[in-house]
Amino acid sequence: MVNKDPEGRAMQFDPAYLKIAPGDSVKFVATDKGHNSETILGMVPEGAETWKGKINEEIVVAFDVEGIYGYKCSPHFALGMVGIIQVGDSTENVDSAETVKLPGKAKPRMAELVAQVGDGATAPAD
Ligand SMILES: [Cu+2]
Repeated sequence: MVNKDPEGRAMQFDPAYLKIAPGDSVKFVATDKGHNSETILGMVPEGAETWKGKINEEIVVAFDVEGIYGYKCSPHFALGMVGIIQVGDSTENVDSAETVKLPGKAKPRMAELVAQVGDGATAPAD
């Protein structure tokens, strides 16, 4: 969770796209202050657990269910502070994840991240 990523984007998760294996855990590190990590509702696989960290809280999230997980920093959601974690090779829920309404810069940023999702997934048409 950083105020500026290596590409110069303000308010980001770095890396914002991550591919892991089922059973892996991810730690959200509070490199800069004022951020959190929280699931975007509608952007997790069916049956998967959601998470919600407090501001400045470093949380460790375990991922067992395969699929696409979209998450945000609550205060900087509309500034495009969002991320995707792909667990395993399943992209089954990417289409439904793409239908979630996102505010401001979160929409184009999420489209960039969805484009990085492997295994035949495609970027949104708009
Ligand atoms: Cu933030």
